[in-house]
Amino acid sequence: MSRMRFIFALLILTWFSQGASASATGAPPTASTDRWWDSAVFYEIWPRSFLDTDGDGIGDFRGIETQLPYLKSLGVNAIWLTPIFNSPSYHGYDFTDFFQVQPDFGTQRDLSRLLQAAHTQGFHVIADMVINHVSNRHPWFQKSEQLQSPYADYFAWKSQAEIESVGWSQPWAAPGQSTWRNVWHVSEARLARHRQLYPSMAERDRPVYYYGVFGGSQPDLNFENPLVLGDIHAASRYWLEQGFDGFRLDAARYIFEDVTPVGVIQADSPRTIKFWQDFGRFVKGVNPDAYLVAEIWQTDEKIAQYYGAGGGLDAAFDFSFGNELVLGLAGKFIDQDKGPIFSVLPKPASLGGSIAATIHARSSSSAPGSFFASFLSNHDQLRISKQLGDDPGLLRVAASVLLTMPGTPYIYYGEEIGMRQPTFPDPADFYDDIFKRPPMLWSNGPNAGFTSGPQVWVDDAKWVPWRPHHQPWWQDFLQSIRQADAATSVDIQAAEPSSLFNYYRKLIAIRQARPELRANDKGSLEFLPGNGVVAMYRRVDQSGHSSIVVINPTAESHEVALGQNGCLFDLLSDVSVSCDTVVVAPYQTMILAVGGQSLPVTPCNN
Ligand SMILES: [Ca+2]
Ligand SMILES: [Ca+2]
Repeated sequence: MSRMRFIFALLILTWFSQGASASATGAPPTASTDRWWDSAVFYEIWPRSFLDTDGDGIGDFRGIETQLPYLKSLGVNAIWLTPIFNSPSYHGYDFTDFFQVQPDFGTQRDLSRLLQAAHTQGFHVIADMVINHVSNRHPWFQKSEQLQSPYADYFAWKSQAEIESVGWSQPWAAPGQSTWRNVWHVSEARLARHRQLYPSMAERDRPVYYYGVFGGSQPDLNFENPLVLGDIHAASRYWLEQGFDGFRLDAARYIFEDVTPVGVIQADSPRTIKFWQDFGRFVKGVNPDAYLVAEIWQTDEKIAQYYGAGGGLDAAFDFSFGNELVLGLAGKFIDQDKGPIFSVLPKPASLGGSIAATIHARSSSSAPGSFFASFLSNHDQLRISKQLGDDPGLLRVAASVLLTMPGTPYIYYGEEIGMRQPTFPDPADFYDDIFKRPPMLWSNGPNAGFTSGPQVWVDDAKWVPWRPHHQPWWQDFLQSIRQADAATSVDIQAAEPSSLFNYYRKLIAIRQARPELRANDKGSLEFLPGNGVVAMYRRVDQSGHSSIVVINPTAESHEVALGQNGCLFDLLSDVSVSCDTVVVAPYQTMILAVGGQSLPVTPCNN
């Protein structure tokens, strides 16, 4: 009890009450106490960039299968594959077929082999499911343009007269910065067909505009039409039966557009939130252990609506977490022009303040802590190494926070080696998403060991038709990063005990061994006074497990009074430390085990 004299809890947050409230609503489908994703560490793979095994310069299913032992050695146990269904774009977020795989990645059989191998090696695998919209080259859309039954109403078609009276705009644009023409697009093919069929109709009344919130090449599906829902259910069932363990739900905020007497709700509409609850029930009916994680690029409070008092989705990405972390570490946040919520974030004075802001936002929402999936960056964001200026100390601190926080963590491929992204003189290049998705750096050999072929896909101008002057950049990028630092590849870092890669390995192993560090709805997080250092008490009361996590995000050593008696064992450095006070070196993290398992006894070193 004496330690209580020393602990001045700045903030004590538990998730017991919220976790319990889920069962009060009656038999939520996800109420199981040992859900596999509570102890998952996810790894996001951009398949086109992971590993090429046939020399065509494009990553493939066999490449991922080949690298499962690598992922095993890193310690992750779940994989998110960004889109793998047939699509005309390099990114794949616009399907032309919900049942066929992208042929660039291999065959359906290759995918089955990959899933089987992954399951055998203990991984769960989720697929990116994009159902708000499809490609304008999808046969459904082309038939809809021709008013062909039953596809005529697979998309939201309206006339100019219907659209103009409502006040449509791009939902993420600042007020007055967009018009209905940003989201309603005319189909010349449908217009021609319509004139044929109904020659006397007024032009303003012809329903030849289709809704596409992400642009004309990605028409939104019309979920008012039950046939559309039937097709989406069939595809979801098919892929669950093929072995996927769940889905990452793209653009989940935009399913239904609700026209109300006071205006149109184009994102997070009540019907969209209800849609996902129904979809969750459908998916659990096919596989009760399937997991659904949604992309809802919003504040935690808004994200939490999708939890639906336990009857909604299993998880949603916590976009604030990465933003707050970068703010706390770099002191500035690179606005990616993704909407006003990013420009009004308060800037906390310290990393501790940033983490506290995230935890506070989660705990004051209507969803439990386990609902929020933490990540540093993803395929839509500047790589964390870019945001932190390639600072090796800050990259370690970011990893420490990610892997000691509650909420299922996601690692974007390459983050574990501090993978960088190129910078070019043209400011527009800075934001082009393709530079966030370069081939993985496996070795310091030719093409970084990504392909045995002569070219990598990012150099092929056909994938980036919006870049008329696209020049090959991959070789220059490799050369520039190696001039700056030879330790840029997996091979080099795996062999170097003090590398970032081995730091990630160790953090993941500790997280997996210590339930209090995962501690979703059953644990607590308590901040201790730290003088610029983040000190967090993490516990799971039932098991008696607890750890004190001490993270020094600064370039100076700090002494921290923890008020513990005797020695505690630092799981990261494998030494015992005297815990009246500890001295943490610049950018050092300590994970100090407090009971719960037998630990090696070494002499206290300070
Ligand atoms: Ca290939
Ligand atoms: Ca929609």
